[in-house]
Amino acid sequence: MTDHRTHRRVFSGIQPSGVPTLGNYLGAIRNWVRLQDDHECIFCVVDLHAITVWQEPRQLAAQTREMAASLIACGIDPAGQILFPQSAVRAHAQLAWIFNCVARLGWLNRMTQFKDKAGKDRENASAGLYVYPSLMAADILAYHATRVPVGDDQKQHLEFANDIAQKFNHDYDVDFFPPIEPLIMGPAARVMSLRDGAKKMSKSDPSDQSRINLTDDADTVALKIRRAKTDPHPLPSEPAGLEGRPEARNLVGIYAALADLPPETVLAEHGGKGFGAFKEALAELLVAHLAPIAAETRRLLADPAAIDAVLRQGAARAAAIADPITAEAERLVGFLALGG
Ligand code: AQP
Repeated sequence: MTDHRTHRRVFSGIQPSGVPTLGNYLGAIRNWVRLQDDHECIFCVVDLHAITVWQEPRQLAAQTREMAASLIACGIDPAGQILFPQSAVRAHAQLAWIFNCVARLGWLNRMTQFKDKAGKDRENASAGLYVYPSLMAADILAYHATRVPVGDDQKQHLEFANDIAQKFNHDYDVDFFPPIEPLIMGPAARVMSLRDGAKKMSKSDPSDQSRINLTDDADTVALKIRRAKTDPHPLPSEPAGLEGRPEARNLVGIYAALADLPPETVLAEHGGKGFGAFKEALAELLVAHLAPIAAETRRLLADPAAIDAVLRQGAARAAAIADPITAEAERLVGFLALGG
């Protein structure tokens, strides 16, 4: 069993709820690729989380495979690290049930993501969406992972996972689940919708024009950027001039993140010009980054059996870690272990 006092394992998940977007790439995947250099990483395509909102059954399996292909194309190394679909390792659901019984309704009632995702039609949201944070706690704690790369929006869920770990340890009088640390990766990279600078870019947004998909071809990328919402003023020469201009701020932020430059430097070069020239430069930069990823994803998807084989191996390696930890949690709870 892992000694959580000395071990630093990273767990990260992404939902196969569509094609990964530029938001997923800049906010998560690119950081995961960098983490591989000095961490043991577990990368999970979280299909159990995805079905907390409706997914077409015929598309879900294909999207899971496509997400895995995209992650590999972005640089995730499935031989050095572990990459697998969540539903292939039963421990996630088993431990999540125990955690549902540890978590308190009051804790769940405070989760802002449920309120955001359920919206006004709360009564019609799935019970799964409500207990999503218990499953996320299980994702992490089934591996005794102690480090989780998160954006600001996920910090509340990590605190919830820590509360579960502590309450479990307290209730069963053990020191079994380790504390989890959020890994904040550089300045908050939050990519917003191309149609509305107040909304985040999402793979499940009904408008394809709102996002750049990692599989978009060069013409599509250029067209989406050309059509991206902006305002009638020229770009400012300093970041202070982006105040109250969410769409301009978003495009500058994307450029800065891709070029690995501070926004000041981007604006020093492009400030004072209209959006036409800047959008052209941005589209070029995007295509330079994304075209190789899209091509590699297509190449990988030409052999679905090979991707499935990689995921099968990943699931076996993941289960080898998660099963004994979950079995021990079940023993601590008092379930009758019949062996065999
Ligand atoms: N727009 C974004 N900017 C920065 N980071 C983002 N992430 C998602 N959108 C942006 C980060 O991507 C990781 C995986 O996200 P997820 O698939 O688990 O769920 P999500 O955050 O709900 O992402 P989407 O694309 O908006 O999916 P749907 O449409 O299904 O809800 C996370 O680390 C997230 O922060």
